[in-house]
Amino acid sequence: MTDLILHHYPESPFSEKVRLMLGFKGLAWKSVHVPRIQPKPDVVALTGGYRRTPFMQVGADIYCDTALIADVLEHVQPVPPLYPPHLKGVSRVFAQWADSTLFWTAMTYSIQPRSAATMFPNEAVAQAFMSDRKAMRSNMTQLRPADATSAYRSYLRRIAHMADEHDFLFGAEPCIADFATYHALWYTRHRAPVMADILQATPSLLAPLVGGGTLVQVTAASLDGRLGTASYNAGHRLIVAGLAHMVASDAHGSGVREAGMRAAVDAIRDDALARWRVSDVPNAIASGTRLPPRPR
Ligand SMILES: N[C@@H](CCC(=O)N[C@@H](CS)C(=O)NCC(=O)O)C(=O)O
Repeated sequence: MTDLILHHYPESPFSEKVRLMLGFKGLAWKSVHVPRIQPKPDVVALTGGYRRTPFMQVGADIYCDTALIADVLEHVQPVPPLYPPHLKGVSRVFAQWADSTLFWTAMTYSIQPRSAATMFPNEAVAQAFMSDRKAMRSNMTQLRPADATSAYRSYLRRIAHMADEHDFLFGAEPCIADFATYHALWYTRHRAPVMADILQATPSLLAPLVGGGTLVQVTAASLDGRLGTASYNAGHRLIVAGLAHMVASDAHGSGVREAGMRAAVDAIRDDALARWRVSDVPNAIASGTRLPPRPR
């Protein structure tokens, strides 16, 4: 088979959608990193003017837009399917909603001054990115951040209702709807972690992110209640669901000055799991080695 070449960049959420679909189908692929912002002379020369990311190359053919790329992957490797026969219509309609409404809501929520400061290496890079995207969206209706926050919260709740009933949105197996939903949430969690508290109310949505390699840390002061009821409930839900890899002190806020690790370890009520979370996993991360298996 001719090589599949994905032109993408690591931080791109739509690229993450395709990377995940390639993994789901067990397809080998080659990677070309493209610039995040204009100018991209090599890109537009190759695509005939299309500037968005990602696009896929198969021999001399270029496929733009992840909806089309998904169709190509389905053709190249039909099993496991992205469009199971009984979900053919609904999965595409849902994916289209997720790639547009959910995506833009998640972006508007995730990219705000508070997070922008942590997303880019310096102010000049941040400014260049913001102006590039502003120009790109000049003829789109823009959501206000406050509206995006409440809309995102309610979309997350609705998606969580679906994910609470089965492992994936429409049943026991993933379909295109799951991949289209995942990348928006992935962006919030990975690129804007300071905004990821919005995911606290829907812990079931963290499970696929954790399955995809995300590591989750819970602050000790959440587990003993010093950060309030919402953090207490969220922290304990993550522990019970087996979704927390680390418990850490994080005692730099004005209201939390004590690490409180002893109380957090007690709250876990399992010595082996507590050691894994406060010592084994952090050690592995600090030394860049594989995570030790989670004690049963
Ligand atoms: N409908 C397109 C949307 C792609 C898109 O908007 N990608 C973002 C990056 S995740 C983008 O192109 N940003 C501007 C750029 O990378 O130049 C698709 O499904 O591929």
